Amino acid sequence: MKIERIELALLKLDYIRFFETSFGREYGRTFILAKVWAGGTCGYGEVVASEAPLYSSETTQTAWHVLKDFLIPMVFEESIESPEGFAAAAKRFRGHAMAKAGLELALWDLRAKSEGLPLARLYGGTKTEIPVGVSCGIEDSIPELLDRIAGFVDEGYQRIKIKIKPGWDIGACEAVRNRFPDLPLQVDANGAYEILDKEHLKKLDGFGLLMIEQPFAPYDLWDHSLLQKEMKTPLCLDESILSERTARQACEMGSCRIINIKVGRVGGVVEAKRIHDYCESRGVPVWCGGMLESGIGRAHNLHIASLPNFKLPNDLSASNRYWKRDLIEPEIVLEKGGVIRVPSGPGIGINPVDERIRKATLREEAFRPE
Ligand code: OSB
Ligand code: MG
Repeated sequence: MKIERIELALLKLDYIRFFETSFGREYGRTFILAKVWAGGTCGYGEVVASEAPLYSSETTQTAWHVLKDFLIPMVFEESIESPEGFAAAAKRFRGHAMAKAGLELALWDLRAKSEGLPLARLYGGTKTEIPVGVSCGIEDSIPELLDRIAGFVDEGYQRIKIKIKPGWDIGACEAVRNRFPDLPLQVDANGAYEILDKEHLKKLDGFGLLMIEQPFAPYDLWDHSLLQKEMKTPLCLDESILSERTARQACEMGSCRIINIKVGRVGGVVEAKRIHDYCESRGVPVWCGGMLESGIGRAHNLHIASLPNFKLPNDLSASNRYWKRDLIEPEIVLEKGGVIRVPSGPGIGINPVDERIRKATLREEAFRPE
């Protein structure tokens, strides 16, 4: 499976509706697609870095640079063919998890396609249907938030997550709980609070939340442990968990009781599986987070989420929650019971549509061995 060509494309897609977090409001997403070719087969990966370094320090430009100047030359010079070989070799470079993960995902897709198997089978996935929810952004008003949630609940999603920040937290939870007393509900602060807000955050214990995601800064495992000690609602870490090592330290320190796994954030599937397995051994449930991926990245997420310790509803919604038209055919749809089926074809198991990709492409470049 000698790699003959690697292609990068920078794409821009507009959301159906803006998405606001504690970082700010966004109307669309710029991201990189990685394509890896061998023997006429193409593996696809999505690099989830955004235009600005808000969620993490990576950007589309840093990822492009690291892929072009380090990771792709490494693949060609060292004749790397396997995703595991790539993950091991890429460790020499510090950071740049999203750049690494995008290329590793493309190698996984290529491997699975060349073996004629869906990715979930390669990974050891056990589920064929993935329980899913929706991540709801911050809205201009509480009535607008409630309308949005009502729409998603009517569509059949299993749980709702709302983004919170100082000034949009207790009131929002109160309103959602009054209108939807039994709704499985969780909140995500994307690190918008600090330890001085501890007493304020403790009021969230009154709303029967499934979890509170990432109240404090990514590097702050300690402050999370102080808050978790005083709350009955489980904390879930997203931005803080960068590797199996940080997962272990967070669990041992009592910084969280649940972990959100995003392949991009942890640098690839190899590391994601190590986190999954560690958490499983400790009885800590995980779920699959999202980065508002195109259908290509989300198909990858469905395969990962088929692993057995993904025990909570995932941030994996249907194509029509994000895009007027997704990049894939068939599009991802929500099934009865609030689940999405894991694609059963080889590799990611859905077909990227070249013409839609081309229409969204701002820039592209192809690389070959010297
Ligand atoms: O914190 O989970 C997050 C989107 C972009 C950056 C960070 C996050 C999110 C989401 C979206 O919550 C989840 C999805 O893809 O549906
Ligand atoms: Mg999050």
